[in-house]
Amino acid sequence: MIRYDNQKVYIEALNQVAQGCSFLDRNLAMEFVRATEAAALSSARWVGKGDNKAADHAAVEAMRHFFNNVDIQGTVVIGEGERDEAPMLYIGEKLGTGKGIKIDIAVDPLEGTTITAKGGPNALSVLAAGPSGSMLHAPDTYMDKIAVGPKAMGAIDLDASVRENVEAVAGKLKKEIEELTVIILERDRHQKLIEEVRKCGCRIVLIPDGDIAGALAPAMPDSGIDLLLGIGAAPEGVIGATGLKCLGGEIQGRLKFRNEEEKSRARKMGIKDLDMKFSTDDLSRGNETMFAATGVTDGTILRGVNFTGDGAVTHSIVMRSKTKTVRFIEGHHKFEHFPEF
Ligand code: VTB
Repeated sequence: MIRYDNQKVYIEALNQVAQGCSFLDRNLAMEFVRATEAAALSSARWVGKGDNKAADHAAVEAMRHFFNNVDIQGTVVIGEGERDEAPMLYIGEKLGTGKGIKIDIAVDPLEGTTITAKGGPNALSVLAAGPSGSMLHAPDTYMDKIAVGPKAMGAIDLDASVRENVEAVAGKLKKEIEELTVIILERDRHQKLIEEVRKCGCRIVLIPDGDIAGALAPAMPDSGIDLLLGIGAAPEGVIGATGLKCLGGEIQGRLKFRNEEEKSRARKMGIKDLDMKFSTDDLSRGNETMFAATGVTDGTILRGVNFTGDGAVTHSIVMRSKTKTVRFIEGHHKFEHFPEF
């Protein structure tokens, strides 16, 4: 604890901290949480209703509407898709009043649309932001991923075998391999991967969707998850990397293309080496980024929206890569003030 002998010295110190906030005004963090809260509150109305499109639409509309009043010159770099396939929050769309600083924004207003439609775990509303060029402009293709929390940094290599990776991670975490828990998306394409992980003796948590939460889980002390493996979506890889830059941890990814059309889309988005192994820093550059998420349904990181009769309670996380401060925010919302929810 630093002690300041007088008020003037203390205020000077505070000013220095404020100047350290250089690029992204840290007060924006609160606006970002408001945006993910709005999206979560709207989509939470659709939990279990079997309509993933309506749930997604509600989240997108709420987040889009919210940004109309935020003083930023935002550009969506990861969003709902290209302009012709997404009416709102499309890549390249301008967000905010156009008055404040210029920032790139990556949004996933509802990560886990099918989860929400089925009332399953781990649906989130997510947003990441940073200076222009800070986040990889990822095409909407697949990405092979491996991610760990801070204690296992340096232990993983996307090109190493499953056994090599789990042995190295177990070593860093001082655990037996049998005590290691790997999180994997439950997909047919992962059959061989799942067999290999089981052969090593690790425990596995199979998730139906939601590999942003999956990538962050190893970095959350109480998640019980040690390692993420497998192929998910590339935009989710970039948003996950931005979260891990704040929490500490590491992710590596490589784009996986299904056809030539996907490759040409990647080239158009500026990716030169299609076979590149992206590090955490390649996916999310520098230390001026922010990450915010609000739970839609209960999950490993956050609890979901809870309707209370006259309002709703939300649970959010907001963090900055510069200071690595992680805040959990419980929001109590009253419908009399927010009839739109
Ligand atoms: C994953 C999952 C996402 O996309 O990234 C997945 O975490 C990958 O695509 O929630 P497939 O569903 O085709 O396997 C999402 O489901 C989002 O679309």
